[in-house]
Amino acid sequence: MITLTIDNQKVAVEPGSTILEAAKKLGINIPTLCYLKDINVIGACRICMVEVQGARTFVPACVAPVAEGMVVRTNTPAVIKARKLVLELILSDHPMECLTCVRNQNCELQKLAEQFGIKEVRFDGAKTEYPIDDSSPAIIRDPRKCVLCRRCVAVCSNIQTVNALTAQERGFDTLIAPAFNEKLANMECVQCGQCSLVCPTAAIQEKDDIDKVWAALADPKKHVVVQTAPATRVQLGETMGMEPGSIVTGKMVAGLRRLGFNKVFDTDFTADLTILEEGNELLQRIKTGGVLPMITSCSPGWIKFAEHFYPDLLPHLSTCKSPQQMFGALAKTYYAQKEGIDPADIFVVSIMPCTAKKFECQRPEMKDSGYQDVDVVLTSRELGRMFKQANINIAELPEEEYDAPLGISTGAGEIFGATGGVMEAALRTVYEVVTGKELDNINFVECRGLTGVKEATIQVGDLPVKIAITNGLGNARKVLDKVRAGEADYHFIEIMCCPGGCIGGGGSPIPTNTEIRLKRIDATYTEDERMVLRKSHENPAVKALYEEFLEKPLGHKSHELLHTHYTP
Ligand code: HC0
Repeated sequence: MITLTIDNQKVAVEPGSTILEAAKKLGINIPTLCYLKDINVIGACRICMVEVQGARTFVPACVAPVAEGMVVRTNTPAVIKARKLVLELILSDHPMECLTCVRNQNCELQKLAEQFGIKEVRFDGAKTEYPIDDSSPAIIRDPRKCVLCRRCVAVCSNIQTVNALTAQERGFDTLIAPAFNEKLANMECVQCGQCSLVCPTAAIQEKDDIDKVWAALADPKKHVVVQTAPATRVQLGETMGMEPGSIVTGKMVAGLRRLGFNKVFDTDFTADLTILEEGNELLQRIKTGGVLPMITSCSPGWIKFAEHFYPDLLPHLSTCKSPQQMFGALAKTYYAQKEGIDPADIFVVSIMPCTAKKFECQRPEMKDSGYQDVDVVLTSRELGRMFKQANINIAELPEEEYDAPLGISTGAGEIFGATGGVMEAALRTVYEVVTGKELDNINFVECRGLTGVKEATIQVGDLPVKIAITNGLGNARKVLDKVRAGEADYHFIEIMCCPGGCIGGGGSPIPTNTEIRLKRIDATYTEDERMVLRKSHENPAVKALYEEFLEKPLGHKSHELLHTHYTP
């Protein structure tokens, strides 16, 4: 161990630790801006400068390793003065639009300026004038608000291995953008929005579609229905100041009714439906010698990643559309017929923890109802803002139930929101369908947790089913490279684009970090255990859907409405 002194307190830490980590052990929080634990540790912003006895200059605590006998001061007047100077320099090239900025009151730069009592910026020099890039249906880049922290670059390259963003030019002209400052829409960007989740300001954010929803709600001709993703109910509370891990399902439903939606439905319903379609597809592929391993197809960032980087593996993807898209297709066919509403008048809104869902809903494949199946996607963050605009505090609302029939779901649909959840839900159904026996224990704990790649073999009757589960595209790559090389003998792989699965999607509340992801995952399984029904094939509304409309899994109507093919 290495022993050092920080602010007159002794601490012993592992060799190789940084001053920042050692200080944390003492409960001393050194301010940071560019730092992102384990992801972006580059000492770029210099906000974390500290004094080290004997050093000629200030030292960036996030990258400086500890040394035996080191004496560190984190908050001398000189250190504070230097940090203020750095902040002033950053602010001198920042549009002072805090009042109208989407990150107002949730901006790390604003928070630091407030913390250090910056009252005025002494430097009135030039400002960077790069234009806003709003070419993508999901993500907006506003380089004027960029503080060059490079967190987005790190998450895009190191975690997602997409490399859509990079630093270019030098000095004052430095720009974080796609190569050659190309538009995001023309890049391999998978629209996952992980960059927006780590951006300390509003330099990268989701495309705001709230006004489209207000317009639909104000249109008397429109029958506006909303579906909520599995993950949103375990994260939305954070946008209203609740603790991470708060479950707000019933209150969110109540709030959505108060916003004026005609029906409040649940993506969990079509998550259950997905299990019946996808489970049967898997069994059919196994029986008929179809393409294996089969890979889940519900995460749109993952689909786009496959199209760009693994087009040869597209036949491995399940032909199932995602639950969000199945919902849209059914809302404008089955539900429209059942309720006697002209589908042209139905407006479908999705609330998703995901930015890529905005991209997914406007794909040309997603119009099988004869209309655009899902009209608008709002992220969980946008729904939080919409509630604020309407002056609705969901904490004060009673808990209400979803509407039937597209709001009836099971715990299996709920767990889709956590990495491993789709696999676990599928196993609960596939096991019982194949063996005809009831599962003694429906908790497939080998599917759970944040490990990047999980593998297991599950005995289903006579068949040992080999599975793999990945979260985050860098982890997906590890498994996909094995599949491509013919070195993988899995039957079924779940791939979720974002770290932690949808509970960590790019449209999640900010901040989202490992600790918060784990709390949302815990809440997901708590919600599953609270459900009366926990297996998709027991969902009575899904059974009725087959009896009244679809006839059978993988039947003609299912193929028409619920399945698709992606081509390179
Ligand atoms: Fe997900 Fe989904 S689980 S992708 O993460 O499958 O966004 O929450 O809504 O569609 O159901 C996101 C979350 C969904 C879909 C579902 C799947």
